Amino acid sequence: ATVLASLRKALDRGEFRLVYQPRMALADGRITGVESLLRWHSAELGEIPPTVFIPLAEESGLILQIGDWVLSEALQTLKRWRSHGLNEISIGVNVSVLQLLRGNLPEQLRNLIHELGVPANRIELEVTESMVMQNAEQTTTVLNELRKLGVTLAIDDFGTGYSSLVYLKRLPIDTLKIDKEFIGDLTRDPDDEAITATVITMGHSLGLNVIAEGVESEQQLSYLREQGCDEIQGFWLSPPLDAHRCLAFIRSWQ
Ligand code: G
Ligand code: G
Ligand code: MN
Ligand code: NA
Repeated sequence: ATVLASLRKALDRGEFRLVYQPRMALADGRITGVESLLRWHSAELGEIPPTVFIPLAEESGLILQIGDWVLSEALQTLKRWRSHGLNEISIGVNVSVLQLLRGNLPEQLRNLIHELGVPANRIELEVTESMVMQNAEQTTTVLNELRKLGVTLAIDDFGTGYSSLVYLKRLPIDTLKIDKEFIGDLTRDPDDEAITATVITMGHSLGLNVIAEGVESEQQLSYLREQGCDEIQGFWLSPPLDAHRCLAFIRSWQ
């Protein structure tokens, strides 16, 4: 069977699951939230990485149904964790540009939030820089509608696309996530240091929360702290974990 043929059956077969990677505020060391990340274990093909199946899901349009499942699953996890007393935690959900362009994402999200009784301001939607910039006019309208619901918006993989500063200023976003490509060589590559420091400064001057992704070492952490980065995510803190382990991790941290 081709990967696509198996992917078409994956939802019905319950082959998807979400894992959650915590992030931490540098100011006080608190866990502020998690990013949900999709995983697929195919009965026929075994574990397929998202870098393989997400592009296929986008090309085939399957990402729309899969994205519905992801949102629902992530918000149910948020609800469950809140019932365990984790009221300060936010949940990040990656959203494909196709979901934004479909048009009914704001309505669907409003219904889910209402149904589950979770606070909108604890939900952060992550969209990649390149996806938003390639469709700046259309996506801006949808992003504005989403923000009216009270959810927050993050630009993911920041630095890998080329954002016009005009759009960055115009977009209704709350958070910049610096791509891990720039974090990996911090304290070794002066160019990556300069880019990272500049993004932090620029983000702050636009009033944005700045998160560094892919933080693996103490040295990277110190550099980011010196530069005034707000939050970090990466293996230094924790790899992505299943919901049960992530809940245990957050509790033991606090
Ligand atoms: O977790 P990992 O680094 O393997 O993820 C690889 C890529 O897949 C990342 O760029 C991430 O944004 C994307 N991805 C992970 N989960 C989801 C999801 O639920 N929806 C979408 N659209 N992309 C996701
Ligand atoms: O959505 P985004 O492109 O930001 O996806 C983040 C991806 O990065 C996830 O697939 C996750 O597994 C991966 N990741 C998370 N922390 C680290 C890290 O510290 N180092 C590396 N190399 N990858 C990481
Ligand atoms: Mn992401
Ligand atoms: Na990223």
